[in-house]
Amino acid sequence: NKIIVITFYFTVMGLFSHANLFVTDEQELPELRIVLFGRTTVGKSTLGGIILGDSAAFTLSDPHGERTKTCHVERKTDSDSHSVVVVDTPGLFKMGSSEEDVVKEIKWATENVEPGPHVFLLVERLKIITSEELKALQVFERTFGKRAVAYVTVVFTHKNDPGGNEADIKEGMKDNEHLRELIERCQWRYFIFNIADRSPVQVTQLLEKITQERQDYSDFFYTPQMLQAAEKAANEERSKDDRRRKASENRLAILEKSGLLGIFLGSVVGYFSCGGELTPTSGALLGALLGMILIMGMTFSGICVFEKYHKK
Ligand SMILES: Nc1nc2c(ncn2[C@@H]2O[C@H](COP(=O)(O)OP(=O)(O)OP(=O)(O)O)[C@@H](O)[C@H]2O)c(=O)[nH]1
Ligand SMILES: [Mg+2]
Repeated sequence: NKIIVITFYFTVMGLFSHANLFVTDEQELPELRIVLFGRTTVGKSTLGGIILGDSAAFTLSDPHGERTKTCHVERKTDSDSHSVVVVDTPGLFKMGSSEEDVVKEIKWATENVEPGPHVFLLVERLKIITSEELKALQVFERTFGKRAVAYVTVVFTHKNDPGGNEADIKEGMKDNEHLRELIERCQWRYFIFNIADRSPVQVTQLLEKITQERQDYSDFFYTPQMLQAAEKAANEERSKDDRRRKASENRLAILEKSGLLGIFLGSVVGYFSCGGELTPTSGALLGALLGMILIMGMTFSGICVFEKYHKK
């Protein structure tokens, strides 16, 4: 045990000496800030507790269905003032809780772990990767912006399961398109974590991976300003969609009215200008058809010219 503790100590010391990743502007203290997110019961609270070396750090789900309902921030600081801050968040897509509420909690976490998290750990169960797992990443992307995916590392949890190594993941990617897409979208930033193993070695490896992945980044953490920019962009996109939808509804309404006008005018003209073998009724019918095509065609061309002119 002593050997493990000493190894852990030196590895963590080496880890914290990496660049200035853990140095916050305000406190000048080495610090790594982690936000956990993902579907319900994938092991977020368990993993958070293991990272902090305190399995009771976050209230664990119990067999009666008690789940994390709000964000919890916990910090571990060692004697040299090196800290790890972990934020546990409620699970996404859980029965009886809305996606909006959970997203609000994750946003809260981002804004309140100042000056911003270095990493969002997307926790997934290794054995259950379906399209639902990808949805968690989509929700994240929608909320925090496309650029924020660069701050995501996937952690696949398992409990002493065989098949939890690199080769198995690569093999699994061949058959499971969701797993493949998830890993590719996160640009191969993933870690397989055995939550039945509470030794600090695995934690050290995880933290080391996180720091190594981010060594080359100039922006080391996701800031509340980035979140505001993402929200602004999402709002603009939404209002653009609204405008597009309204314009297409207007176009349809105008075409509908012009069609009716064409039918009316065409049938009147056809009725009165019939002659030869053309009876007033067939003249009106033919006139209605031609009138509708003519006026609708003219209106449609008018709309196209108008929209082209206004786009410029
Ligand atoms: N077999 C197995 N069990 C797991 C795995 N991940 C989590 N569990 C178990 O699932 C239960 C729920 O774990 P939690 O850590 O509370 O899950 P959570 O993601 O925090 O859940 P929410 O708070 O509802 O979002 C615990 O009993 C874990 O031991 C896994 O990969 N394999
Ligand atoms: Mg939990």
